[in-house]
Amino acid sequence: MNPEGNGRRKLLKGALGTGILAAGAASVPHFLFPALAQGERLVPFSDDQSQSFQWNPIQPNTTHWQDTREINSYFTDNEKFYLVQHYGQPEVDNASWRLKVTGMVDNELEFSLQDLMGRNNIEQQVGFECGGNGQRLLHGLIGNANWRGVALNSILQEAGVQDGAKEIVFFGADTSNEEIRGREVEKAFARSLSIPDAMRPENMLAFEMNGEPLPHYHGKPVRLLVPGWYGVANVKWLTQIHVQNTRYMGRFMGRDYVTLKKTNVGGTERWVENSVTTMNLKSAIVRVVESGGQYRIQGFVLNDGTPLQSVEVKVDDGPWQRAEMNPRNTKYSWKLFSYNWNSPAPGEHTIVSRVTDVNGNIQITMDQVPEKVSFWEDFAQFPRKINI
Ligand SMILES: Nc1nc2c(c(=O)[nH]1)N[C@H]1C(S)=C(S)[C@@H](COP(=O)(O)O)O[C@H]1N2
Ligand SMILES: [Mo]
Repeated sequence: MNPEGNGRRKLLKGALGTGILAAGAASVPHFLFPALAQGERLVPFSDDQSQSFQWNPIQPNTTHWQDTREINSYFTDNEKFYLVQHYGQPEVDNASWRLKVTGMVDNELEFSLQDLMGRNNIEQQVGFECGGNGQRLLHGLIGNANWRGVALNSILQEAGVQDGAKEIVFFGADTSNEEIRGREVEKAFARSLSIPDAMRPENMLAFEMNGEPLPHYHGKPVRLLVPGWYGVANVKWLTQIHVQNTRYMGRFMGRDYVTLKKTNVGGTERWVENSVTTMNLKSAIVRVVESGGQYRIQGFVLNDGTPLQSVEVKVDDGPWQRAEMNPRNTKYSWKLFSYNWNSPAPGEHTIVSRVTDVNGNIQITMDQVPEKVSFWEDFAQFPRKINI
């Protein structure tokens, strides 16, 4: 959080009262995640750490996470979509905002919002979570939306990335004083991508979220979206794209969002640090709904976009049983699933899900997670307890 918080003046106007009615509700058959209908009830988890759900409503400069028991639609309303920003939420004026492309390019470029909106648009469903999301928050740092913008690679091609370039750095308008080696220096939020990662055709500069102009809190007027990656890659309030021939060493590449874990490195066990990049294969149960004695277990999957083979649910010591996938799921959306839990016996049960991708990777259990020091990348199976 930014104690100076120059975004404090901002009222709630941008993000509230701007539901997605136009884009969403009318056309969305609430397939597997219907809102609670008459006679339906949420079955409470008995392991519920309800304080985990005492999240703040959307407010300037606060982190906001979702009560995952309330996930009841395929797209997350803009005002429910989680919020993370490390330097507060800067004021940005859409009319005077400019995006610069600088560094090792044949043509340095500058775009206004109108310029970007006038280019070829792409639209994509992208869901993501914070690299710091986890079981302790019942996975509430999560959301799924339909975004519109321009392809990043079209901008980079127009600029002409020069030979020898190694990385592309994306700077946000938000800055803060960081104390580094005893010295206070002003730093902007920034993340970098290698040239091949940046050139992926799915990366986009998004100016629209669920049919609305990108809301203030989500990085207006334009943010980067790197589908399949943890949220930290999706730089909000984007102002500069810089091409360089060295690695970018910022706080959010090199110090935070860095997982420290024990790994086998060519036959030697070593403690290794890695920047948080693509999302690990993960599923989690978020809610159980009962209606007329019928129980349904519902949850989500997030991963790097690799197609899935199956999601399975296990009750107590029973066999893994296949869940049904929401037909709306797309490559980079979150993937919702549902499992009909027929005639559960009264009493306490443990339920858990696991996802397998087409390459045969299976979501691991907590016991299989490599020894880790950091809490980043919490993707293990998540058993829940529930009373019937
Ligand atoms: N400019 C800027 N972009 C940022 C951040 C930030 O602090 N500043 N936080 C990142 C992190 S850690 C996450 S998880 C996502 C959250 O995006 P959201 O708030 O729209 O959900 O934004 C990313 N982009
Ligand atoms: Mo994050």
